[in-house]
Parts: sequence; C-alpha cells; structure tokens
Amino acid sequence: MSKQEERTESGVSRRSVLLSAGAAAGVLGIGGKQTLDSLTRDATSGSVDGLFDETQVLNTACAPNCRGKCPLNVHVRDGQIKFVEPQMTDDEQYRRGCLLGQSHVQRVYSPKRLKYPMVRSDWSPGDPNPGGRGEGAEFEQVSWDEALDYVAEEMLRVREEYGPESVFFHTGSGDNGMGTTIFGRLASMFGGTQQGWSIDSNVGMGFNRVTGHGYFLPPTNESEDWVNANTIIVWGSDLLASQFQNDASKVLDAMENGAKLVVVDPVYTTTAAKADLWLPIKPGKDTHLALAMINAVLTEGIYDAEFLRERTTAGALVRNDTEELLRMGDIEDSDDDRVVGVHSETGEPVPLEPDTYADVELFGQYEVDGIEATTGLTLLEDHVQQYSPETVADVAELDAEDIRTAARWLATRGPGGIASSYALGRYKYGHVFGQTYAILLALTGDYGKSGTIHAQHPLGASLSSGDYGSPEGAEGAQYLRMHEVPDALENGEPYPIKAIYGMESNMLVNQFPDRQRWMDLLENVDMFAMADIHRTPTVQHADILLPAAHWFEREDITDAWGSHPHISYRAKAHDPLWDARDDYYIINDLAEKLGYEDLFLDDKRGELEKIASNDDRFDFDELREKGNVRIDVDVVKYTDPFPTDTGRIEIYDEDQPVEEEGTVLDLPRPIEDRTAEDHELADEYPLMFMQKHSKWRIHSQWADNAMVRKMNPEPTLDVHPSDARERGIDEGDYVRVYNDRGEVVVRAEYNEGMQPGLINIDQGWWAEDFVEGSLQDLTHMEVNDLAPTFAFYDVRAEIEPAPDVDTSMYTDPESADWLGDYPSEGDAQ
Ligand SMILES: Nc1nc2c(c(=O)[nH]1)N[C@H]1C(S)=C(S)[C@@H](COP(=O)(O)OP(=O)(O)OC[C@H]3O[C@@H](n4cnc5c(=O)[nH]c(N)nc54)[C@H](O)[C@@H]3O)O[C@H]1N2
Ligand SMILES: Nc1nc2c(c(=O)[nH]1)N[C@H]1C(S)=C(S)[C@@H](COP(=O)(O)OP(=O)(O)OC[C@H]3O[C@@H](n4cnc5c(=O)[nH]c(N)nc54)[C@H](O)[C@@H]3O)O[C@H]1N2
Ligand code: SF4
Ligand SMILES: [Mo]
Repeated sequence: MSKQEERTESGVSRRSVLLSAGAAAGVLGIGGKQTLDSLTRDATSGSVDGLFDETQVLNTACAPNCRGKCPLNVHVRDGQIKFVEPQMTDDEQYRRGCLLGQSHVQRVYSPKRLKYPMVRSDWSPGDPNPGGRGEGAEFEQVSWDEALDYVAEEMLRVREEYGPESVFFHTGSGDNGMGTTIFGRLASMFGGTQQGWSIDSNVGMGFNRVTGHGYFLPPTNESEDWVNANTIIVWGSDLLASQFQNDASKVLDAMENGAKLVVVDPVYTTTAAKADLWLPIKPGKDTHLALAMINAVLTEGIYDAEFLRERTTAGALVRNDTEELLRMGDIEDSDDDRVVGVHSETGEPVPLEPDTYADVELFGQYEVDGIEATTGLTLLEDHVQQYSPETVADVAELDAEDIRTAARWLATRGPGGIASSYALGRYKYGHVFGQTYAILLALTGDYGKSGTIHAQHPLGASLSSGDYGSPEGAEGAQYLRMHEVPDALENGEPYPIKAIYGMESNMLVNQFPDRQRWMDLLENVDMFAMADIHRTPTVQHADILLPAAHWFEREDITDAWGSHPHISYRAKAHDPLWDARDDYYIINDLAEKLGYEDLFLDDKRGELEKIASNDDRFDFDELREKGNVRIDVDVVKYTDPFPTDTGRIEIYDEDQPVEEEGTVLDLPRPIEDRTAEDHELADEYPLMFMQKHSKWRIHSQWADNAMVRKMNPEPTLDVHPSDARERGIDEGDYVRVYNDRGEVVVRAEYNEGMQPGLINIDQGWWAEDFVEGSLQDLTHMEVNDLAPTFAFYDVRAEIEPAPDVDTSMYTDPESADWLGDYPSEGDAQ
C-alpha cells in the first residue's frame, strides 16, 4: 500500500457525522445509496467508536488539462471522502492547488454522474438510427457485458467491412493519468485511428520554423527559474486565471525580485491589473506589435550582438539572385553546405558553425566570389522599416512610446522573456506571431540563460512509456488530426470512420468548434460509445454510455503537461460508485472481447508497474510511497545547438513558405483573417467574439459542480457598456449573440475592462447551460495551411436584445433547486 499518513480527527460532533452520511447517501439514489452503505460503517448504529474512527489521508492528484497536476491529500473516513487539501510536497517551490481541486467531493458524489452502462433505446447493431441521437435520446440500462459486447462486435464488423482505421479511438484532454496511454495500446493493436491535435499548436509551429523547437507552445525554462527573469512580457494570457497554480505565483515572485511585468492583452484582466505596463492591443495585431518591437530594438541599437554572432544566422549572407542562403559550396568547389558570413576584420567569407562565436559582420551588402548577397539581419532591418512603433501604434491602437518601453525593458534589463500563450493560437495565422517573437527574443539574446522565458507554462516531466503504446504484433496507429476528422466522417477521405469509442473528452459535441457540423457528421457513424464520469453533452449524443470511475476511485500515475518536473501517484480512496468502473478495466475487458487476451494484465497495479518500468528516471515503489517524485529535467532550456539545419536560430527562412493567400514568410509578415477591418463579414458582424478560459472551470469540467455554480451560476456575455448601450442592451438583459453560423442567448454583463468592439463568453459551459444555442454554434473550423489550428477567437458576431426568449431556467426562483441535490460544503467536512 501507499504510505498512508494516519490521523485521528477530533472535535467532530456526532450530529455532523450523521448528517454527512445521511446527506451523501440521500442524494445518490437507490444504487448509490446501496453502494455507499456497503462502503460505510454503520454510522447510525450509535457506535461511539465510529465517531473517532481513524481518517486515512491518501495521496492523489488532480489532473485535468490546466497543467496543474496538483498533488492532493484525500481524507477518507467511514469509507467516504470527507475532505480534500493540497499536499505539502517535499519540493516546496512546487506546492500548489486551487479551489477547483478542493471541490472534488462534489464531483465524486454528484447526482449528475454517469451511473450505469446504458444503450440508446432506438439503437441496435445494424440499425443505428443516428437521427435518434441527441438531447431527446433515451437510454436503457444494460450490463457491462452487454454494453462491451455491442462495442466489440461493432468494432469487429467495421474492421471487416471498412478496415481497422475506420474505428476511431477518440481521446480528449480530460485527465492526465495513464488512461490514454493504456487506450493507445489497444488502439495500435487494433490498427484504429488515433487523434492528433489541431488546437493550441500554431504559435509553437511558427516558433519552430525559427528555432527547431515547439509544436504546442515552445519549451521554456522551468518555473523555479522564473524568479531570475528581469522582464516578463505576458502576451495574450490571463495567467492569474489560467495558470494560477503555478506560473502566476512565479511571475509574482519575479516581480518581488525586481522584474518588470508587461501584459499584452486587449482586456484589462486580473493579470493586466498587476502589470507595470499594460498594452491593450487590438485583437489580432500581435504580429504587428512584435515587428514594431524588433524595429525599436534595431533602431536603438540595443540588440545582443554577441548572441547574434554566436547562436543565430543574423550575419549569414542571403544571395540576392536566388534568395537562398549562401553556402560554402557556392564559393568553393565543394559540397560544404555551411552558411557563410563576412569576417569583420579580414572581409573574407567564413563558415558559421553551430553554437560557435563567429566574428562576422551583422549588417551590410557584400559581393563574395562575384555573388551579391545581404546579411539576414539587414534584410530584417529593411523589412521592419514599415512597422515603426508609430505606424503600429495606429494599427494596434497603442501608444508608440509604450511599445518602445516594452522593447527597451526586454533588451536592456538582462535576461527576461515572453510568456506567450495559447490565445494567440486561436487566431487563424497565429504561427506568424510564433515566428516573429522567436526572432525578437534572438535579437535580445534571451535564449539558453537563467531568467529567460519563451512561453507560458514550462513542460515539466512526462513519463516516457517506451514502446508500451505499440506492443509486439501491433497493427500500428493511424493518426488523423482533429481538423482532418470531419472529412473522414463526411466524405470517407482519406478513409471512412464508422465507429467511435471516446474517452476523457467532451469535444465532439461541446469543445470542438462548429458544433452543429459535428452533430451532423456523427450521423455517419454506426456506433458511438463514450466513457465519461459525467453525463456531458457529448455523452448525451452517444449510443453506448460507459460510466467511468472518478480519479479518486482508482489507482493511477499522473504526468505530462505538467509545468512541474514531477510525476504523481493516485491512491484509490474507495471503489467506484454505482456501476462505474476504472477505464483500465473497461479497456481491458474490451480488449479481451476483441481477441487480445494478453494485452493487459488482470491487475492494474501490475500494469502501472509495467508502464513505469519504461522510465528509468524514477522508481514506481518510491513514487507510491512518496506520492510524487521529482524527475531530472533541464531547468534552463536552449543550451544545446538548435535543431535547425545550421544549428542556429534561423532569422531568415530560406524555404520561403507561402501561406494560402500568397504571403511569403521568408520574414514574418502579418496575415489576418476575421480581425482584418476589411474582412467581408466586418460590416454585418462588427464585434470580435472570444471565449476565454475561466477560473471557474477547466474546460467543460466543473460546469456541473454545485460549489462552483453557487459562485458562477450561469454563462454571461462580457461586453463594454458602450457597445451594449449602442444596441439598447442594459446590464443583466438577455441578449442574442449571432453570426453567419448560428446564435446563442446569454445574460449581458457590463464590463469596463473589455475593449469596445470585443465580446467574450467564457468557454467550457455545457450547451444545456445556455438559454438557447451554444457558443460553439458561432465558432468555425477554418484553419491555415502551414500550421492548421482551430481559430476559436477569430470569429465575428453581432448582438441584440432578446426580450422574447424563455429564460426561466435562470430567472425562475426555483431554477437553482438542482443545487439542493448536492452534498453541501458542510457535509463535506
Ligand atoms: N482555470 C482554467 N485554467 C486553464 C484552462 C481552463 O479552461 N480553465 N485551460 C487550460 C488550457 S488547455 C489552455 S490552452 C490555457 C489557455 O489559457 P490562456 O493561454 O491564458 O488563454 P486564453 O484564456 O485563451 O486567453 C488569454 C488572454 O488572451 C487575451 N486575448 C484574446 N485575444 C487576444 C489577442 O488578439 N491578442 C492578445 N495579445 N491577447 C488576446 C484574452 O483577453 C485573455 O485574457 O489555459 C489552461 N488553463
Ligand atoms: N470555443 C472554444 N472552445 C474551446 C476552447 C476555446 O478556447 N474556445 N479551448 C479548447 C482547448 S484549448 C482544449 S484543450 C479543449 C478541451 O476539451 P476537452 O478535452 O473535451 O476538455 P474537458 O472538458 O476538460 O474534458 C472532457 C471530459 O473528460 C472527462 N474525464 C475526465 N477524467 C476522465 C477519466 O478519467 N475517464 C474518462 N473516461 N473521462 C474523463 C470529463 O468528465 C469531461 O467530460 O477545448 C477546446 N475548446
Ligand atoms: S484544477 Fe488544476 S490548478 Fe486546480 S487543483 Fe486541479 S490540477 Fe490544480
Ligand atoms: Mo488547450
């Protein structure tokens, strides 16, 4: 067993114990009550001993996709979870947690949990009635055996008829335990389709073109080093709402240590309120701003010449004739493909080695061996002439002197950096911003040193599972990225998808953009199974419902997307309630029914051991005992040669990528989609519409949590009073937010912090929580060519009063009655 710190609770009155046992059992319904009774000592028998029963304190971890992965202690008494608190980890600098993590008692005992395996009443194999899916669908309870027989038989039939890739093993980001690792093993054995990402990735891909690093946001120094930064530019992130467990506290520590904080955000957010300098940029103008900062750094001569000579291609010559980098092989008879600079003293051409200081000219035009060529830095300098702080101040509605100040702080105050975020990746051409700020940080020399920052949230530690995901004899995985799945569903390109098993995801009907299209596309599949803890909108659209155990009801390891160089352990607090099951055992049973008897061990402990044994940086037994272990990671990043052709940061991109509308990206050139003032939708839909990540939820999780809903009861539209008044909308009115794609109805909230012209509804609300429609009825799936990523915020809309809608779900005094079905905070003690 894991180390269980035992302690006896005193001061608990008999009445509160009775209340808590009664209240929790009462809300669970028949099955729940029986399950709970069987787990609970007889609290009503009057045994005084029971009152002073020992409380077990177990290690576990909260691990939705917020990057927190916060180690928690769960207090279990009488077989019930009574209380959750952050763990006092050995590694003091990474102690963390938030209130969502502490409200898990309400999640475990939520009446909205999925309780039994169920099958849609009008679904049967060979006669799927896809039109019957959705809000009105009714389900019948079945046994686990029956449910998984249906799933397995349909998977086998689809494989036989269409090929294994026609079965989609869909995963979201709901939990960072070993669930998707285990699921991936089955998927690759079967040869089914797995899912690649088209979210959060274009900024990283743009950065990658310059540095060779990044897919999601690029790597950055680990949190413990952020305190050494002298200037932090938080760019497009409200990290006091979206990374409050970690990055936020590190930024504040750095400020206490003397750092300047700059925040680039159109909205006066909590993070902006902390800033020394807030740049309230117009949405979509970030590449312009980064180019203006490059202009300022070059004009004022405050670039880091030594760094540019040692680690970049700033001094490398670009041929005027071919627009390609000049190579040694061009000027001597050899196949030497090293790029060339001009030596500052001798004027002779010299090759640039990776990571080696070269005393070369940074600026100028030269003739080498009869070839006319210009340095990359001069090309950049010429290019940014058109982006002076004054010009960009007009475009982005900023103050030119503020732009210069931000550039000066970054360039002259010592190591610092840019904590860029995912928000910029929610614009269609976010990759160009990634390219631009990678170059800006090269000019200021902010790579490979203590105190440099390149993105929000460090990578932390991930468990490396070796070849666990592709066991011997595996067919191998097929991957479709999210934006490619619709074509497979609709046109059978590159192959049809006919059956789906999804887990840890509320994407298909809630979190993906263009919800109406996904619902239509799902009509083309014959079998849609969803495993989830809660009855989400996506679950409601499935055919086969598989109730999964809550995180506290199973043993697990959590890792990945950490922001923390640790791997954590989850002990099991009690058995899954009702008829819910650990995903591991669901997948294991399914594997057997598919004919893979030996793919998984019968006991999960053994399987976890097997996975962990692939990573020799930690020991599973030690992990179980301690609750979490630190993994050896590089605290300071970018100390090795860059994984580019030249081993250097490549300022000039000789591949000359061309975006679809003809923009050449040899150097960064801003491209805009719907944020452009002359976009074809701009007149009809003058407002930009974003959907910020909320501190009240992690994506769609906690949307049905009673404690949270008391504080954040319903979705609202954040709107600047001037935009609202212009349209006759009073504070608190219900409004219709609409565009060419669809509409949603919500209550308007005046917010002086919003920029006029920009509106927001926090993302993650379930469709059923809106008075009408869903915010995803307005979003679209158009992506760029070079770094396809869903552009959730690149959306235009208009708003109008909606006096005629039925708002009783929120305005009727009895509408909050459902909250009464939950155990309250007091019961949780
Ligand atoms: N509590 C909580 N934390 C979370 C999540 C959650 O759902 N809830 N989700 C997690 C995940 S997966 C992600 S990807 C991250 C996302 O979290 P963040 O990276 O913080 O991203 P967003 O919430 O999308 O937007 C952040 C800010 O970008 C600003 N913004 C909007 N448009 C522009 C623009 O054009 N330019 C600039 N400069 N700024 C703009 C918005 O006003 C907003 O304040 O958070 C993670 N953390
Ligand atoms: N409009 C708009 N949409 C967005 C965004 C936006 O900014 N705007 N942000 C996008 C981003 S950045 C992301 S990452 C996605 C996130 O989208 P999702 O990955 O769908 O996010 P969640 O809502 O966290 O998780 C989905 C489900 O996983 C379930 N789950 C949790 N743990 C387990 C488990 O152990 N087993 C099983 N079987 N299920 C479990 C939860 O109950 C929940 O229903 O949303 C995207 N959607
Ligand atoms: S929701 Fe995120 S930040 Fe909050 S406790 Fe859980 S893992 Fe930590
Ligand atoms: Mo995300």
